[in-house]
Amino acid sequence: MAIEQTFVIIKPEAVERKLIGEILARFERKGLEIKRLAVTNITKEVAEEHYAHHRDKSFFPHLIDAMTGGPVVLAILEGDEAITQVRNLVGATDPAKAAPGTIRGDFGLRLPYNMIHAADSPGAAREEILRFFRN
Ligand code: 3AN
Repeated sequence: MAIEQTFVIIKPEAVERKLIGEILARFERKGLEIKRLAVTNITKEVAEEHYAHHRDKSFFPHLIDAMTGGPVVLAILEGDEAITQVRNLVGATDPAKAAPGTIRGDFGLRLPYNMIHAADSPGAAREEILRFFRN
């Protein structure tokens, strides 16, 4: 077991629905440690950089609007195999297909509103932590 850090964004639709505590509680109950936490707004420029790999998709403008439509919570989580553990708690991308018991399966109804972003590899986690926690 390797201790890892990962990065998540609790998206505007989840903040709007007062799910910050519920979502963070799931990570804490699992045994993960919250190392950094911030409530902020994401600019259009940063959202476009974060989702640059989806730039050519038809849903890209809608995704950027959804990510910049209100405050978000940024968090760095740490623990054994944190990247995989967090992705397992988060569930599949499409909330209509995510298993019940996962964050997306329990709270999301339809894309792009799937409540949370979670880094999917050690490289992505490092890059995203640098992007969102520059200082
Ligand atoms: P994940 O967030 O599970 O890593 P990605 O990287 O494929 O999945 O998608 C990034 C974000 O784009 C998702 N969190 C979701 O909000 C949005 N998204 C993905 N696929 C679609 C789609 N078919 N229609 C609308 N939004 C989508």
